[in-house]
Amino acid sequence: MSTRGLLSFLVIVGLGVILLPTSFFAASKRDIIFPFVLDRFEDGDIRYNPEWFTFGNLAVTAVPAVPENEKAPKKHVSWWAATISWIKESQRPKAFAPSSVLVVDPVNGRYVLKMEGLGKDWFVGGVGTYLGITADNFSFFYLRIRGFGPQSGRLQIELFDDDNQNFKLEQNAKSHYEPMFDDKFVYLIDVTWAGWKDVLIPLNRFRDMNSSVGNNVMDFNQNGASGGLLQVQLVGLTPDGKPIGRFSVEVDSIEFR
Ligand SMILES: [Ca+2]
Ligand SMILES: [Ca+2]
Ligand SMILES: [Ca+2]
Ligand SMILES: [Ca+2]
Repeated sequence: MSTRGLLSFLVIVGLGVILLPTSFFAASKRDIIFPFVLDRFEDGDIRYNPEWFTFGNLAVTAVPAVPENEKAPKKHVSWWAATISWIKESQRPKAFAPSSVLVVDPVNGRYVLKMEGLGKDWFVGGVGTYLGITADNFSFFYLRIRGFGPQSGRLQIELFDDDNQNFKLEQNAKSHYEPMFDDKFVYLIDVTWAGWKDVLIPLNRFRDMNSSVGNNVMDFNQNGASGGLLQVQLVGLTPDGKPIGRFSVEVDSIEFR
């Protein structure tokens, strides 16, 4: 290597040493914080980690995710063709017994959350979980939603913060369980599609629904003994704004980004 070549080599290595620590720490810090995954339902159980509670007339269960390419309905086969194919299949030498295959959807993993129920007076029911965390460094609420056509129903996403500094969401049992001291922020999605959609909602698009309660500020931080972001709820409402109807939606990968 010439002197000039050696000099250039040393300069590049020196720059690398100077630049590496900052970029390295910036990347690892970001990886830890974003996104905050609330649930991907991969344990197939909504009772733990996190614990979800349900209310109203909504059946909520973690169900196996079905890969998109396996959803096509099977072609109709005549009984005659089916019999021939069965005979052919039974005559094939069986070297190995077929192994059971764990189906994993490359997008949704092993499980998704199914929400289904019949509602009246526009309300079906909901599912929620308690958090009590600082989340003021996020800008988006993200989830994937599977609809089943134009009449799937309306999904209302509700976020609650703690404005009376007690880490609790006090709800009025006599008035639709509305918060008594804390803000309730809402975003309503009309699920009119069939199949899965990625839904990314800027947090500043959520609306405070109780102007006479709380401080009407989305302060998802634990400054001043506040519990920060207290609770997340997904509420099913009847389709098309009609008072009676069935809500049927699946969701997965609920995250703050
Ligand atoms: Ca999943
Ligand atoms: Ca409170
Ligand atoms: Ca409020
Ligand atoms: Ca607030």
